[in-house]
This record gives sequence, structure tokens and C-alpha cells, in this order.
Amino acid sequence: MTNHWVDIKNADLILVMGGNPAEAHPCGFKWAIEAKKTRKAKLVVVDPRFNRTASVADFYAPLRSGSDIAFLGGVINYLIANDKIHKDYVKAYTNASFLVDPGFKFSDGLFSGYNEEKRSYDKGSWSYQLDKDGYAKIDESWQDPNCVWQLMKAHYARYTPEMVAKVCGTPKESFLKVCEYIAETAAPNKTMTSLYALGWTEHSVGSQNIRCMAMIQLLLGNMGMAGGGINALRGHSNVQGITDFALYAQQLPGYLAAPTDADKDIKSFLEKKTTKALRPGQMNFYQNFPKWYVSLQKAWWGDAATKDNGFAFDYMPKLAGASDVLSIFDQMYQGKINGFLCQGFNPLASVANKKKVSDALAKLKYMVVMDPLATDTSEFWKPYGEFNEVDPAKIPTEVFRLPTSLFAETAGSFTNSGRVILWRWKAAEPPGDAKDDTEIMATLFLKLKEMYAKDGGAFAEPIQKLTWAYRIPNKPSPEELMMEYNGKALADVVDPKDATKVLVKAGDQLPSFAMLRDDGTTTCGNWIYCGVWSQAGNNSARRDNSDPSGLGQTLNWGFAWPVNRRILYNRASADPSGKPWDPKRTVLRWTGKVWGGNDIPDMRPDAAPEENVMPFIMNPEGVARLFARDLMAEGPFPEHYEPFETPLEANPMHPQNPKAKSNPAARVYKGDMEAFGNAKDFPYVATTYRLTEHFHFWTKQSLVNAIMQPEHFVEIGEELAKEKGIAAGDRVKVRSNRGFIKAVAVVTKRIKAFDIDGKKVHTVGIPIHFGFKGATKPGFITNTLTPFVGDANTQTPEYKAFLVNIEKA
Ligand SMILES: Nc1nc2c(c(=O)[nH]1)N[C@H]1C(S)=C(S)[C@@H](COP(=O)(O)OP(=O)(O)OC[C@H]3O[C@@H](n4cnc5c(=O)[nH]c(N)nc54)[C@H](O)[C@@H]3O)O[C@H]1N2
Ligand SMILES: Nc1nc2c(c(=O)[nH]1)N[C@H]1C(S)=C(S)[C@@H](COP(=O)(O)OP(=O)(O)OC[C@H]3O[C@@H](n4cnc5c(=O)[nH]c(N)nc54)[C@H](O)[C@@H]3O)O[C@H]1N2
Ligand SMILES: [Mo]
Repeated sequence: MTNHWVDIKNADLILVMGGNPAEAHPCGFKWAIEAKKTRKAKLVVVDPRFNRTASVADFYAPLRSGSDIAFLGGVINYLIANDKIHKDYVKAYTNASFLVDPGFKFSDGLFSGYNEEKRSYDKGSWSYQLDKDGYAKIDESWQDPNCVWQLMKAHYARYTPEMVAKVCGTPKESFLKVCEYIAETAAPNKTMTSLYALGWTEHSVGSQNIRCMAMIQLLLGNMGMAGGGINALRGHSNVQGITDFALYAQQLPGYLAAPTDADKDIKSFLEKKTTKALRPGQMNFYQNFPKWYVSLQKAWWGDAATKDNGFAFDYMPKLAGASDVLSIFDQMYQGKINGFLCQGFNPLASVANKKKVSDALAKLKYMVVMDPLATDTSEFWKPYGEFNEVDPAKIPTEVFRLPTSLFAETAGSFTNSGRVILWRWKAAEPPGDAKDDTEIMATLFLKLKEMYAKDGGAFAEPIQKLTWAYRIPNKPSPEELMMEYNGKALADVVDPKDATKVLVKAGDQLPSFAMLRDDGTTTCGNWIYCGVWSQAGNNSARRDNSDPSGLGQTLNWGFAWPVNRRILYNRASADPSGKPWDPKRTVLRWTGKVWGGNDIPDMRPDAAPEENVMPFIMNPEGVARLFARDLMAEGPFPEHYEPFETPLEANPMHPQNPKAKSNPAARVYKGDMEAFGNAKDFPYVATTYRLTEHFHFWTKQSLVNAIMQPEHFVEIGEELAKEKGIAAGDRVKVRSNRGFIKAVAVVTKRIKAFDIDGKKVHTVGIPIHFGFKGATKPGFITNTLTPFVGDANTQTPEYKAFLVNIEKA
């Protein structure tokens, strides 16, 4: 989230598109209800299904799964055509005026530089025109045909209301009604909050779905504002935290770029990653990259990381290629992986294409499952009738189970969707042999270290020299871990302008990442968490909910990263002169000397408005990007592409170009293209989702949850049910090109057929939670059906739009 949960109450319009918070985030959703009650805010839902969030909305519009960019592109076109833009904001705080390389082109669904064979782009032309000082050229009049504004306007002019209706199946009047709601928030004192989750991310165009909404929020001037922002409603209670700590293995903690094999030494690596300002006077905060990176090396390798050995740069593992979930299972499937440590993860149930995952697990020599429960994955080798048809005699994989405690049986912290880090206390002792994950990991590490010491081995140093200063070596405490990743001063940290002024004493915990140094005198395991455990102690344990702002900012409740800032880009909540766009919801204002108000400024606190330092300090431009340069795999502007399995013959936006049918830059592995089904055999769009009564594949093992939702079911509309002769309660078989499941049919008014360009398209809705292992009735795994392809940037699988057929079982 750029904003936070409580801040939803400050919105004038809550647009829920790509999520279903009433069911998946019922506790946080109370803030949407609060906004409706106290501000008469409107709630608008756009979803393929009339879900429970829709049931309390002021307006609901249906759309076909996988067509959101067509819808959002249509919104951009509407806002531009009807002059519903917050112009002063867009002029000052975005790159609308920047001039783009004349070589940048878009035609027939593809951007310049496409290489069909590699399914990727040469992004050379996706850049700005630079002047002799290396600054981007701009045209403040927005007239230059190569300026971002003109290019964007032309790009989205094709997204007419008629085109939206044709691609999305949303009735034109419904689409226009949603546009009217959104357009009202172009006024400087009106805001929309965008709430989304997997309905946007789990698509081959997932990242661009979100970027498209980010563009809309910029055009409306809603970023940085109370009640505004782009708000990802996150999943597991600590998934924000685990992402901050490099769950996504392409990056290091704090989203730091990870070195690759091509990076031979620290000097050239740091030079490459340190950005240069693209406009005069901008903060270009990424210039601090060396301070964050060197402090990380120092945290991990302590005294062994010296100036002379490049702070032990060679010890840092180097990225050798993709390491996302699909690539790992594909490598396993190809027999390239021997062992798999599966910790708090049930991939047989949760990863796309169960058959491929099961075959991949069968190629391992060993698998270690660390989980409180015996899961579908730990029993992937065991036959469960038609629900898991395997032959154990043919599976050599040796499976070890290490029972762990559960979150409530440990202390530690959770980071919520709003980036607020909150300490939690242990509630119960783990049963039986269960051990904390940290103890298991630490024991494994110490054993490895001992084996290296005894037997030797290639490149033992990174293991031998790893910092391990815990009081009980095999039981690092959560307190010690948090203090470690906060970081401390190894020598006095002095003011760069006055070396006699000591800012942090040697040995002290650091108060903020502003104190990090690139000379080896500071440590920090995760720069964005710096400040969470300062000399003041554990700031994540603070529970003072006083709120002088009335906005729900509660700055003494836990600790938000970065530096306890609650709303990101908050400098943009005030106009260029420093006056809040909406004084009733003041986040920041310029007091004449410093930035004051109700948040930690996302800016140097004394950066006077006259200095013209722009609010998007992490971008070398200083402004936000309507045109994303070379950062995305499939283009600087989001474009509609069909899901890899689509009910349509062609992309209605590019009917002549088969290369632009589905995301041209998405990675497809050998064999997976052939495993896609076509609309002739599989005419219905399937989408998968959650039920309030279950948590993934986990609570099916709990009797209480199993009583509430006992059995796998699928939802279909009344019209499809009639066509297929299926009655509510019938057992049905749902097939994709990768397998089938059987479940009970629920016939509902909440799912309706779409009219897509004159063609009737039905949706089949499939909850994800069932499987063969549990207290629920033994069932099939939903991911038997899903395709093994993901978003071109994050590789999140396309779980939310694929093709199936359905018949009475
Ligand atoms: N009770 C419960 N709560 C949970 C979880 C749980 O398992 N159970 N899981 C947690 C986790 S890890 C996560 S990540 C979150 C997920 O939270 P959500 O993403 O909100 O949950 P989903 O039910 O997967 O999907 C949300 C909505 O997306 C819609 N949708 C499907 N395809 C499309 C599309 O193409 N466009 C649009 N606009 N909408 C589409 C679905 O119809 C559904 O209503 O929930 C968390 N909360
Ligand atoms: N078709 C389809 N597939 C999906 C999705 C979808 O919408 N549609 N959603 C995807 C999403 S967003 C998610 S997050 C995944 C979820 O997929 P998974 O994360 O694989 O599923 P969970 O059932 O949440 O598995 C978590 C496991 O952690 C264990 N556990 C709990 N506490 C602890 C602990 O303290 N330590 C350890 N070691 N283990 C613990 C639980 O017992 C459980 O087995 O599914 C994904 N798969
Ligand atoms: Mo999730």
C-alpha cells in the first residue's frame, strides 16, 4: 500500500477492482464501511462476479476476467477526452512534459524493439531525449508530438467506450457510470482510493494492470493524498514483511538490486546501480544505494567485510538466472534440482498445473517439509483415489517432515499491507516435537558450518564467516534478529559537514537510514527497516493509538517503513508552493522553515518549495512516470493483451496481428505453450478465488472451518446451467487442457454471461481451498486446471483467467 488501512476512511470514492476485501480482508474492509458512514463515500466494484464486496457497493460493473487494461485504458481516455485531469498536479509532479526518443513507436500492438524469437524487447528507444548535461528535455506546453502527454493521449484514444464494451463485456452505460464516479475525484479536494489484490496480479499482464491504475491516480492527483493511493491488499498476515526481506529472490532485502555473475567487483556494481538525477536539483534518492548495500554486506559478514576485500562482495551469492516460483518448478521438472526445502508452503496445491508440479517433485532426490501440518505436498507421493492418482513405487523422492510451530506459538513481528511493522507476543507453546523455524534453520546452518570446517568444500568462507552473534547460537531470538536488521554504528557516525559533530555513537542502534555510511562504519540488514529498533528500543511494539490528525495516522502505533512514514509520496499532498490541496485532510504543509503536518515528510524536511525538489524522490526524474521508460518487460504504456487462454480468436484491439494476441514479452517454457487449451474445446472462462471460511489449503485441516465449508464446489450462472442441463447440487466435471476436477455445482445469479463482440462468454468460478488432505471431504486440487505461465515482470501465475469446459459428472 502507498497508504494504509485506516486511511481508507478518508476516501471520497473507494474503487475495488481486482480484489474482494469483504471476503478476503473482512477486518480491513471496515474502513471502507467507515468512509461510507462518515464521509458518505461511494463504493464502486468492478469484478467478473457479483461478490460480497459488490453486495454493499453503490455501484457494480461486471467485466470479463483478464480484460482490466482495456477497462482502465478506457478510463484514461475518458479522463483526457472530458478534461477530468488534475492539471496542476500532473504538470508539476509527473513526466507528462518529458520528451521521448523519436525512435519510440507503437504499432499493431507492439512497441519498438520487439524480438519475436526471444519474446522480449530491445528497450533502447523507450527513453527520454537528454540534453548535453544528461538531463531529460521537457516541453512545458505539452505540444511536442514526442512528449509523454501527446504519446499517452494517442495511445489511449483507441480505448473508446465501444471498445471497452467489446473487449470487457461491460455494458457501455455501466462503464461510463464508473468513469463518472472516478472523474469526480479529479478535483483537488477529492480523492479515490484504489483497493486491489489478486484479481489484478494473477494475470500475464498483472503488473501492467496495476501500473494502469497508478497512471489514473496520477492524472487525478490522488497519489500522496489522504484517502488516495494504490493499495495492494496483501495476503498472508506477514507477506508484506517477507517480501520486504527478499521473498522475491531476484532482489536482496529492502528491494536492493542483487548482483549477477556479470558483476565482477563491488566498485563497478555500485557504480552501475547508483542512478544519476534526470532533472536538475532532484534528490535522486537512489544515489544512496552504496550506503544501503555496503551496510548490508557489513551486517552479514561483519569484520570479514573490509574495504580491501570490497566488503566481502564475493561472498554475496550472484544471481545466475530466474529464480521465481515458475522457473524453480520448471527446473525441478527438468530434473535440474536435487533437493527442495519447502517451508510454510504447499506448492502441490498452490502452484499452477498440479500435474507438472507433482512430476517435478517426483524428480527430486529429497524434499524437506517444514510445516506444522502434514500437507498435500508432503503427501504428494501417496495415492488418494481419483484425487491424487500416483504410484509411490515410481517416486524415488525421500520426504522428511520437520514439524514447526505456528505463528501464534512464536514471538516476532508482522508487517501489514500498510507497511506498519507490529510486534506480536507468543500466545501458546508449540505441541510435541514442533520447533520454531528459526531454531530449525539455525541448527541446519550450524551443522553445515561444522561440516565445512571438518570436511572442507568449495568456497567455505561465506558460510564460515557469516555474522552469527546470537546469545544461544541455535536459537536466535526475534529481538536479536530485529536489532540486527535495524543496524548499528560500528564507529561514531559524524555529520558529513562537520566531523566534530557525532550523530550516532559507536555501538548504538541507528535511528534511521539517513545515518547509513558506505565506508563500512555501519551495519544494516534491511535499510527500509532502519529505525524499527533504535536506541529508543523496539518501536514496532509501540501501542499508542492517539491520533491528533483525525486522519488515522497514529504515528506512535508500531513503526511503518520507511522512517515511520504512513503515506508514501506525501509531499504530493501539497501544491508546489507547499499548501495542502485539501486543507481538511492535511498530510503535509510547508511551515516556512520545515515541512510540518501529520506525517513524516517524504522529502528532506527543510527542502523549501522554491528549491523545486519534486515529490517522487526515488525516481531520478523527481516526478512520477506516466511513461515508464524501460522498466517494464512489455512496454512503457500498459496495453491490453488477451490471457494466454482466451475465448477469443484474436485480440480485439489488434485482430490482424497474432503476435499481439497475448503478452508478447511473457516467458513461456518448453511444453507449456502446447499445454494451453483452445476455445473450441474449452469455451468457458474460469477464474479462481477465496472463501471467507477458509485460508488457502491450510484450514481444510481444521474441523470448524471444514464444517462451515465442507466440500469443493464451482459456481456457474443460470444461463450456462440451463444450456448444460446442470442443476444446483449436481456433481460436475470441470476440464482444462491440463486435467480435470470434480465438484458440486452452485448455480447462481451472481455470475452472468458476457457479450464479447457479439459472442456469448460464460464464466466458471472456482474456489481454491480444497484438496485430498484434510477434514473437508476429500477433493481435487483446483490448480490441476491452471496454466503454467505468469506475468512478464513478476512471473505471478495466470490463475485468474484460463479456459475450461464443464459437464455433469
Ligand atoms: N478468508 C481468506 N482470506 C484471505 C485468504 C484466504 O485464503 N482466505 N488469502 C489471503 C491471501 S494470501 C491473499 S493474496 C488475499 C487475496 O485477496 P483477493 O485478491 O481479494 O482474493 P481472491 O478471492 O483471490 O480474488 C479477488 C477477486 O478477484 C476477482 N477477479 C478474478 N479475475 C478478475 C479479473 O480479471 N479482474 C478483476 N477486476 N477481478 C477479478 C474474483 O472474482 C474475486 O472477487 O486474500 C487474503 N485473505
Ligand atoms: N488457482 C489459484 N492458486 C493460487 C492462488 C489463487 O488465487 N488461485 N493464490 C496464490 C496465493 S496469493 C498464495 S499466497 C498461495 C498460497 O499458497 P501456500 O502458501 O502454499 O498455501 P498455504 O496453505 O497458506 O500454506 C502455508 C503453509 O504454512 C504452514 N504454516 C503456518 N504457520 C507456519 C509457521 O510458523 N512455520 C512454517 N514453517 N509453516 C507454517 C501452514 O500449515 C501451511 O501448510 O496460493 C497461490 N495459489
Ligand atoms: Mo497471497
